[in-house]
Amino acid sequence: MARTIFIGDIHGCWDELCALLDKVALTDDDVVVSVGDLVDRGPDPTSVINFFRRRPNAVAVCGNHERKHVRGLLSFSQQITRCQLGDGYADAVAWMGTLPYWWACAEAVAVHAAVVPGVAVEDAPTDVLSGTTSGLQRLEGQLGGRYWHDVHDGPLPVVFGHHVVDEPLVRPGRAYGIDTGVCFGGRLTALIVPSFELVSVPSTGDHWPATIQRWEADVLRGEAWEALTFGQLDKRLASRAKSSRGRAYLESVRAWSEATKAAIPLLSRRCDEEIASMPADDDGRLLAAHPAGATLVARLKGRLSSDWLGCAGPGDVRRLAGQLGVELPAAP
Ligand SMILES: [Mn+2]
Repeated sequence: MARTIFIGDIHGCWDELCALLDKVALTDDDVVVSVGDLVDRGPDPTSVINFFRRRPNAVAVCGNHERKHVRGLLSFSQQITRCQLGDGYADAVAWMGTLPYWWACAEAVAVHAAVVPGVAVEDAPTDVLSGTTSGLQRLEGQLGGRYWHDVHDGPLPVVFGHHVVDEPLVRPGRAYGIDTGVCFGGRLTALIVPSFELVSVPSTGDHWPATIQRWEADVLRGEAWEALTFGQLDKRLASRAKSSRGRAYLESVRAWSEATKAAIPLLSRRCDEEIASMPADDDGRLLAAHPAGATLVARLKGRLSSDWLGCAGPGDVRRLAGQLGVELPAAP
């Protein structure tokens, strides 16, 4: 008999998803339903997404993490996922944008985070269903501090994730919370319907710190370092990276910024040489036509000191260097 296999927050934990599907002895007739948060924090979001996109009998409801990607609100874990998915990111996000906020079969309804007691799931606001911070705060206010799963009394039991629990949260016939924190070294849990049997597999490790260590430097490399002023760079570099590789990368940015700044006196001498090489009767026209003309004219008029040259940050220094035929390295 065909079953529906609801699966808690996967968060890119592909190995555990495979182990769990093995353990429940998945058949082609079974329907696999993710309660959302397929991605972020775990090692392999690409394989998890591909599984749900390619399997005919598979569906995922939209979690707060998918919603952040779809809305372009990228916090650290989303920035890492963007690096992990690489060229496939835009396509994956377009697909995330097609996910429903709830899914129901005859025996249960799946949402990512919560339902509103007394409100049909199709009428509930999507920020509550998917569990945004503001949506859940509003719901909490409406319920006067009670948990929705203690109050909910709808026609179908609700299967949900989002809220990490050590043991699945079971309110028989009403609510089943199955996010057992696989990305934090917990377990990945399935609820099998119609038997309402719970099956879990252990996590293979504490994935989130390992994912940070692997990917943080790649996220940092994507920052617009050349667009920052020296002051902004100092401020940005004062905040510590979370991983040793991230810290090493920030150190290389610091060294690059300092070396670029240290090149300004050299560029200043080059400016003065260019100015000195212009014919005395030129009237400033040749100077203005030089690639670095604006800087040279200002320098001639005594407006630019030799330790600044009008450069707010490394990007300005590199641009001026290029105009003067001096090559300076790009941001690491
Ligand atoms: Mn989650």
